[in-house]
Amino acid sequence: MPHARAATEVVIEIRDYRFVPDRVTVKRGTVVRWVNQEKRTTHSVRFLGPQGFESERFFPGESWQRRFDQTGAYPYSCGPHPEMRGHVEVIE
Ligand SMILES: [Cu+2]
Repeated sequence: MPHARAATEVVIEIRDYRFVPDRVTVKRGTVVRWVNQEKRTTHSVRFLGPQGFESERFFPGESWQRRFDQTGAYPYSCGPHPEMRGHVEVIE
């Protein structure tokens, strides 16, 4: 089964209205998980551009994840806090 490989997971924390780290480069097939580490603020992950969409808002202690199966650049923001910016680069 040459295509069977365990998905790698990368964690991005959200704290003090920032994505930490705010830039990651991952291999195709990686699962990126955003974990809300705030005390009381909800956040979302909102992908920019024509293919963009927004996750549900998630509370402190909750997380949201997305698997990236296509290479490319994925700039994102936070729905309620557009000043929050992050970037996922997906490589082969
Ligand atoms: Cu936010």
